[in-house]
Amino acid sequence: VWTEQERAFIQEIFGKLNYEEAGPKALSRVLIVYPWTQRYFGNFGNLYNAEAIINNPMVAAHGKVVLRGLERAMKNMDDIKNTYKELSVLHSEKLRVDPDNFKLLADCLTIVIAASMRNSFTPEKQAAWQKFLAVVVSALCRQYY
Ligand code: ZNH
Repeated sequence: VWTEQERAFIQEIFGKLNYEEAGPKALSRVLIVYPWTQRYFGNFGNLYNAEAIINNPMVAAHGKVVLRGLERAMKNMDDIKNTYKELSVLHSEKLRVDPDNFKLLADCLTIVIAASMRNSFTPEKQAAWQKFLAVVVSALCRQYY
């Protein structure tokens, strides 16, 4: 259950989010900070070092795909579990992504947002944002067994 205030904060954060910039930054951060996550992107070409990851166009494109995926959760805030049903099945059964990694990506995205919003990312906004990401992560984990 979301308060009006939380909804407003989540909308505001998405409104300020530059997908072209934040998506690639968040995903490349995950791949650099947690290098074992690279194993899922074997078809993405050169992930040899931080510079290669940051300049990799497939990483950049996929970062935007993930943000658009998150936008679907924002637009369906009252039904995130069902919204992510297929995506959860895809990540568990087909991609076999260890669900611990969802949290890592969520944290990297929060860092990217904090760096970009700076002082306007108040603790109250962060609280709403973390709650949103926690619901997203739990919905993505749902089809795992
Ligand atoms: Zn993921 C894919 C979302 C996380 C890995 N993804 C994907 C997609 C989407 C997403 C939307 C597309 C699908 C289709 O196509 O249908 N993700 C997402 C989200 C999240 C995620 C929202 C959180 C938040 N992922 C993730 C992680 C990882 C991943 C963490 C690892 C590490 N994904 C992935 C892969 C893929 C995907 C590998 C596939 C790619 C290609 O293209 O190949």
